[in-house]
Amino acid sequence: MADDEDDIILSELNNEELVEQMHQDLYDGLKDEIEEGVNILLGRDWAPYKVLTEALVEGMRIVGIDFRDGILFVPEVLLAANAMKAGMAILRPLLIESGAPRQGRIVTGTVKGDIHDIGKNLVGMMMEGAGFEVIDLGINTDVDQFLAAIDEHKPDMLGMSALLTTTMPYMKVVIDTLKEKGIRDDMIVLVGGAPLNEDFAMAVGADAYCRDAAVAVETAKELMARKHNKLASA
Ligand code: B1M
Repeated sequence: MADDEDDIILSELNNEELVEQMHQDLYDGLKDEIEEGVNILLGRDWAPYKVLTEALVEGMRIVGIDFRDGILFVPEVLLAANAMKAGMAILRPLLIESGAPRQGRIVTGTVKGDIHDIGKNLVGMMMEGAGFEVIDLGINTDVDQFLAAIDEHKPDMLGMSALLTTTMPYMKVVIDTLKEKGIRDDMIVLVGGAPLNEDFAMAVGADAYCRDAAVAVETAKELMARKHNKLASA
């Protein structure tokens, strides 16, 4: 009985309370509640991107802090990641149905040794929404997989993601291999992931570091426009 009385009815919360509750539900790995919360916010005319950033990404940031501090452990974070992915699955079609004109093709992947894919998936969704064709190689992608996909799809861009300080150096392995094969300059190389920064991106020979998915889209558009201008004036 007491439990029933304590039950929170998400639809009765105002926006601020609901978003706060969703952070808590994400923390607790409550997939159904996250799906319900996302649908409620969309029903209140929130833009999909606002739901994504304010309810989900911010919730995952809080999970990350307690993971770092040893308050949460891998099984709990996996549940949170599952709940986050369920919310993203609702938002995905809305984010990609923009009808934006075709911009170019990008091959993406999380590098070898790394299984974090939420950020990469989010970048992919946003890229698709902006009109890019995304070929996603998934997680734990080695240089041969990148090369095979480049050979098959002839992308305009390569986007690599890494979330671990131990896996981010692998980006250099991939870029060096592209140089060895003489194909580095055939594509724009974008890199991203929480432990990276601009200096690292330049040091490994990428064209740009993308702090988040929105920056990734803007950077991709800008560098594609530059590439087209260069070709036009050649
Ligand atoms: Co992991 N993990 N994890 N983890 N995990 C981190 C990364 C960590 C920072 C947590 C911490 O200690 N605070 C830490 C890394 C420390 C370090 O390297 N210095 C860590 C660790 C240690 C580990 C394990 C080693 C833990 C263990 O086993 N003891 C292990 C490693 C497994 C492996 O990969 N081999 C591990 C495992 C896991 C889970 C499986 C439980 C789960 C991943 C589930 C999944 O992805 N399917 C997980 C999670 C969820 C996290 C945190 C909590 C959240 C990551 C996330 O999804 N963020 C993370 C803490 C943190 O990052 N603060 C952590 C939300 C996402 C939207 O943001 O990924 O940064 P992000 O992506 C952003 C930008 O970075 C950028 O745009 C995105 C969207 O805005 N971006 C790109 C990302 N990729 C891009 C590519 C681009 C452009 C932009 O290309 C063009």
